Amino acid sequence: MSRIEHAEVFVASPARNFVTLRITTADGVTGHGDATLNGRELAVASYLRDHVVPLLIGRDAARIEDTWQYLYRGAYWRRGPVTMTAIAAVDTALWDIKGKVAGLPVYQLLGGRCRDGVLVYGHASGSDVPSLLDDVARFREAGYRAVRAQAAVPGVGGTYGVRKGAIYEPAAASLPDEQPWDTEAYLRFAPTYLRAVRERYGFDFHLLHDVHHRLTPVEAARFGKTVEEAQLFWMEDPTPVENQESFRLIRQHTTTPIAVGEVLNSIWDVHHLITEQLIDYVRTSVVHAGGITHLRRIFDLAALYGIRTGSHGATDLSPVALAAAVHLDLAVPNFGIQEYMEHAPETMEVFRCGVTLADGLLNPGDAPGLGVDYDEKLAARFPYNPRYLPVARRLDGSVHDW
Ligand code: CS2
Ligand code: MG
Repeated sequence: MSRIEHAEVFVASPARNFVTLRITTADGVTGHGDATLNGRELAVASYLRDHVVPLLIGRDAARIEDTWQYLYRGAYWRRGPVTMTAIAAVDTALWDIKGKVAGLPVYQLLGGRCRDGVLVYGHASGSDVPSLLDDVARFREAGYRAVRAQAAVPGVGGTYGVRKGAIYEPAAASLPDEQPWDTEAYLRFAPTYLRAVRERYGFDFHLLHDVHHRLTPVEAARFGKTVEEAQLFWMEDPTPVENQESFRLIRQHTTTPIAVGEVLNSIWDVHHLITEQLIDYVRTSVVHAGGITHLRRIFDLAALYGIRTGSHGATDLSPVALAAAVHLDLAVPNFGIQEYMEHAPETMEVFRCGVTLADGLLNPGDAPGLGVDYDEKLAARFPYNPRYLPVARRLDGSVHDW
């Protein structure tokens, strides 16, 4: 038995903020977990440091499921992004340790490869339609088999999903950026650029689009119907997801596939969406939905209902989360697609990550564990930098879902 000797929480900002947990066993084996919750980083760091780390010391590092149950049931207070991100970090670090102890990459512990590589989608975006079309071409030339397309809605400043520099980053310093939102302008404009992408480049690659919770159920139904000819791989987060039932209305009106889950944290949050077949892809992630152990449980439930996976993988999820996702994606039978956004060079210097991209497929490499190292000395040179996600306001000044 190898006992947990210590656990450290690192908060650093190599190009953006990341919270990273490192667990070390008495035998000197280390494992890492991502604990980043964009714009709420310190809440998870405190949950871990103040409430979880003291419970880990002396526990058997091999007992992953028992530790998960202990942290989940043992807290009495359940679910929610802060709790589930903290539990995820512990769970991910323990899988990393188990892999290193066994001398095997984590995907082998999860049952081994189901596929040659993990299909990813890249993020094309533009300030207008011509620049979006150029960006789609760039991803296709780089070998991507699937591309997400987002363009800034004319007259609506700072549309989500549109990259300003080389790396997409919606979080802003000091107070949240307040961005206007006009649903009618979006509903008129977005279908035109999705059509333009198909007209220019045809249908031999997957095209995706993120609605980012902006529409009511009936507006989402109208959007899904309008874009059917573009044959989207999915429309993502068409409406806010607190009310799982509302997806039934969308479903009744359109054959455009639906993907949901980046803001959800537990199997209970997706229970009705899955068992009533209201969605096609479940997008929960290792980091925000309780780690590899819990995500596997969600994916297995989804498999029973013919629903595939499509985990969230934006730049605010660290390379540790990406590596964990890729190991799981390789091993689950109902894998669909993995979101992939390139991290900044500073991020990749701090997190040395064995994940590689070739021909539009990711692979985790064969290093034992997750195959990611964290350079804490280098990380210390990038202190935490408080940032907030934007807030959206409708034209009348009232708050909308960002
Ligand atoms: C987006 C994210 O990648 C996505 O699909 O919805 O960029 C999301 O806005 C961020 O992860 C929020 O932190
Ligand atoms: Mg999204």
